Amino acid sequence: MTTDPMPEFPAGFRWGVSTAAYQIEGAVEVDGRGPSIWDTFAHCPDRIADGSTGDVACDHYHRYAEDVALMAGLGVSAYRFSIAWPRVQPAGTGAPLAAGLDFYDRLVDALLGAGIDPVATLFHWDLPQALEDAGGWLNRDTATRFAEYADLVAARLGDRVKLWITLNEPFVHMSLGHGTGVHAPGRMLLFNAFPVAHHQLLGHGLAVSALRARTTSPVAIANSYSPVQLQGDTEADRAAGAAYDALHNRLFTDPLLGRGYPAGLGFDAAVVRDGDLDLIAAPIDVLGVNYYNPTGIRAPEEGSPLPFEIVPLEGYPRTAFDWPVVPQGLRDLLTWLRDSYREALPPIQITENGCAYDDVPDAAGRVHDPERIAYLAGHLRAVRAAIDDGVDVTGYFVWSLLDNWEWAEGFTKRFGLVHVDFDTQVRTPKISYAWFRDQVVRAASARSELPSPAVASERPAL
Ligand code: GBH
Repeated sequence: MTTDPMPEFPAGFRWGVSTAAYQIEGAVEVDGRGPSIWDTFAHCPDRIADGSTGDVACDHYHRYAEDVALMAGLGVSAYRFSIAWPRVQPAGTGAPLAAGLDFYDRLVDALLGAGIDPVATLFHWDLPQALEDAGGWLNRDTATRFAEYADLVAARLGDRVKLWITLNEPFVHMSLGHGTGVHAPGRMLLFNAFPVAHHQLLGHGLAVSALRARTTSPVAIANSYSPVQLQGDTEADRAAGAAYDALHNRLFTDPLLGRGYPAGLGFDAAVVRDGDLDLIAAPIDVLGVNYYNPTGIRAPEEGSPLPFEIVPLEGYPRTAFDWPVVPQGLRDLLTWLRDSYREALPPIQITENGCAYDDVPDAAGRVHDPERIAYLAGHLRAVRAAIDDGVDVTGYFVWSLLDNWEWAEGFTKRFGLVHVDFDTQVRTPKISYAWFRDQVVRAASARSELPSPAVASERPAL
């Protein structure tokens, strides 16, 4: 599979890697950083699979220069990182802490010096604990606080950041963080978590206008998507598929692209005020798409509290997370987005795609991860096929540069192109790192070798 030649990508296609602050930075009490909901959550007993925390993680706060060098070695043209709100505003409000912003200033300059576009996510789930104490995303004020924070960051990093991403996966932050309590802040509100969706979206809309006042760089949001694979073909199965689509794939995208909320989810919309939907639909320049796998859906049993039943997909390879490997799902998702939103859909960048495997260095210190190469190759082919289908996809970021702290799974799931020994902090590029570098380098050289028409005519025929 991996020996088949990889397809060519359009000139200017953005090749990148992604990370998030709490998963890599560590240094949680350094330079005045305040606590976030993830510090609180990880330090509660029994929340994290291996009892670990992000206190140290990859110690990227102190080792960012080494990590930028790893990216330079990879040849990527972009790096998607997130900014820790509690480094900028330790209590979530008020004047910015210079030392916190200084770190991102150094990081951004190091990236630019290495020829790598900085792509900054403003919120990747690490809300300042002080804001949670005031109600968190259940409180409408948090949306206003978020726009103020966006303004402070953009005032400092302005046009040096080449793509701004407001929120990461507001669906996951709502559902796992506030619906089922698997993530911080650990609330279990089930379908009553809807205000968290609305207030995040409102915060996004307000942040878009704050960013527009400070920067001419494009602005995006990164949503999680999981296309439905129907496991049955009755009317009831189709209705279940539509309900799952509405919840996971449309709840955030419909209002962002000007359609308002999908009907029939049974949410209490009392928190939606006049004018909110217009703010939320402020035009964005890029839609960030995070894709891992599709979801099998069929009609629920009688009396189920959910309007669908999730069925494990059979017949696919699985990652260490037990997620099925289905590259075709990414192509299906991209064409579904195009067909569903048509001219309202901005250009897409795949802001996360990747997989966890139990990667261990061999006796020679090499990390062989052929499954990751197969996963990435398959998904890149799916992206290329979607481009051929006419979907405007302009970039692809691997999740993740480094093995890191995988939320409720702690250090037990390794997603990196680079292996990290969490005892010694030694970084070891995996075999997939070399493979991905070859893809990036080949794409870059295909571009620079493209002869201009005049030169081409002078060339001898091959
Ligand atoms: C992202 O979330 C996050 O943005 C990132 O921080 C994280 O490290 C990364 O992905 C890897 O997890 O068992 O078939 O039902 C991903 C959200 C939600 C994607 C759960 C897969 C379940 C698959 N994930 N989903 S399944």
